[in-house]
Amino acid sequence: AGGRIHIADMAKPMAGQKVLLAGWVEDLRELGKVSFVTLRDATGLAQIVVKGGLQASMDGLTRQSVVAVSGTVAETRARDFEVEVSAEQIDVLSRAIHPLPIDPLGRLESGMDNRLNARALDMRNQKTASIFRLRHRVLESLRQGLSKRRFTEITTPKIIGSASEGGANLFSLEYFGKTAYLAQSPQLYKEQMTMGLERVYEISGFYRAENSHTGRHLSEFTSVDIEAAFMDYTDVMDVLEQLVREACVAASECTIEQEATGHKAEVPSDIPRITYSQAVDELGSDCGVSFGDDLLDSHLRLLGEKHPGYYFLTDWPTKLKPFYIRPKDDDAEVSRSFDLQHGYLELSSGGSRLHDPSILRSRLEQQGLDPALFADHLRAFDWGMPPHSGWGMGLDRFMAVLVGVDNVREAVLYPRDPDRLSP
Ligand code: AMO
Repeated sequence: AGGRIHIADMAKPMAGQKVLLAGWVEDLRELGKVSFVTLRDATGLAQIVVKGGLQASMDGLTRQSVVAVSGTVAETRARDFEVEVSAEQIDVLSRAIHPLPIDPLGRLESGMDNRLNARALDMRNQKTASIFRLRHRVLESLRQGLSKRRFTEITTPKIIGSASEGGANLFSLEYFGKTAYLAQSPQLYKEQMTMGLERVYEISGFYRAENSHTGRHLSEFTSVDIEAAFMDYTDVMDVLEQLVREACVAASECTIEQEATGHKAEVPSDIPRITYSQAVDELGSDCGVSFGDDLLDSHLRLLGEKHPGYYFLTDWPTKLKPFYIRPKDDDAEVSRSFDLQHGYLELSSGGSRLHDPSILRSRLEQQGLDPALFADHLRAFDWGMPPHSGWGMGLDRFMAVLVGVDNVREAVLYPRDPDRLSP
């Protein structure tokens, strides 16, 4: 509707002015000669006062229906509003059919499955909407932070001919008579792009055929990836630490959204860095872990109790890390690698990469991968590949931490997992 304004743009000095609002009927109260409609749009709530003959235009109006209201702004005595609108015309643009599958106001609590099945309606719940507004703010902060540090945003293919992270967890699909795969990460492409652009990042959905039923695994997740020429793993850890802090600050400044989620984003100061070996020592002999063992969920939970906030786990055994991770020069058993943890939860992993193609080839073989499948990638290493480092961070997991929810599905519009392919 032409001339429609947002509720948040109304203010006291506008008393006496005509306005056109549009939104959803959140509440309806009829008190004899006068009715009150609480109208919600994306920016807030407005009180609409409906009097006299106009009340008839509201007959049969249901909550959550869409209406356009034209009227005059007036001062109000209502506590929760700065102004109210005295309605002159109400048009019902779309009717909500009751019973609705969930109560979007959350007065009647609905289970997560019901909410995900009615996600569009769930988005009228202010806690849900706030999670996605905060996600937007975090993405904005990450993009600003990366751009400021001379990173160029790229988009790499999601349909690929061979694995990027080794063989496991690949979704395959038919591609004009051939088999193609859905990308697990932008790993190989982002590394190649450091040759010309030096510093690149990508924020995209990636795919893992992980038959996991946990609050932190999805088959489709959003990854924030960076790759930078002439940086070591400690340099890209610095970048990650700063970006996380900036994003947390940005989120903590969104007061309305923080109130709606009921969780204040924790802003980390310096993020501690603990080596894998120190972590193994901390876990002690009673856990039965020694150098070279992967840290199991139970180990990470114990570590998470000792380190409840953000911390880096660095210098992992080379054999536990992917083929592209660079070992230390003075001790090839240990790699220039790290994970960023929040408590038990892994948020990111990264490291320095091998840039010598002959070492890369032998690492592929050591890991039981066929270098022939990586021929296109390896070719690029003969064209002047700079030393480089990078990381990938699971945005959905980061958001879960930032808004204080246990399940990443709360921070994903339409999550995909082994049990959920629709809506
Ligand atoms: P990795 O496999 O550790 O590393 O993935 C990076 C981060 O992505 C998130 N993540 C997931 N989130 C939800 N559901 C999943 N199934 C899932 N899988 C991964 C995690 C994880 O820490 N190429 C490297 C990164 C790099 O070295 O640059 C990689 O993909 O938060």
